[in-house]
Amino acid sequence: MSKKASPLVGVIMGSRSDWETMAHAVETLEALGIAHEARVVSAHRTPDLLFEYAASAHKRGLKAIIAGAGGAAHLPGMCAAKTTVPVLGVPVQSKALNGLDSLLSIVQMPAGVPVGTLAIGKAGAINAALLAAAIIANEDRAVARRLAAFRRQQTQSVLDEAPLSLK
Ligand code: RP5
Repeated sequence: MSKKASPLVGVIMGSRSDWETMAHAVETLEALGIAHEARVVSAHRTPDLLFEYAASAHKRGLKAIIAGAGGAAHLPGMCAAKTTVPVLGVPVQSKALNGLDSLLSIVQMPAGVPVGTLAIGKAGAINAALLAAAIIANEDRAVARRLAAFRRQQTQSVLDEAPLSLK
């Protein structure tokens, strides 16, 4: 049996209920052939696990962490507080406030502890994976090639779309 590659990207989320959104990040990483792991790590419900996860991220070889959370979305910020591995925050669309609460909780970090904050929901999850790929691509030519191919295909698929009948 071939050994599974060590994860380069950690995808963490505050709850299983975030999976519907965060699955888009995982699917994008898979499409780009980037080794990753995905797990529930909650800033509020499992704070010790979060600290351990973030503190060991660099030593475990993670090049980026994608952290998704909704509502009082403290996961990305607290993760960034415990590691210098780049943290990409995905605001999950909450029921109460449609994700504006998640976005503001993630984006307003104090100077000195950065979180790269993405759009609310699916687009943010996909773009977080693409940014993680771009970070890895700086030092990995195979990933750089796959990322460039993804962008070419995306461009082509738009060009190939049937023309709209505009009035
Ligand atoms: C946050 O609370 C999670 O990230 C999730 O988006 C939200 C609701 O969690 P559940 O009550 O669905 O577990 O911590």
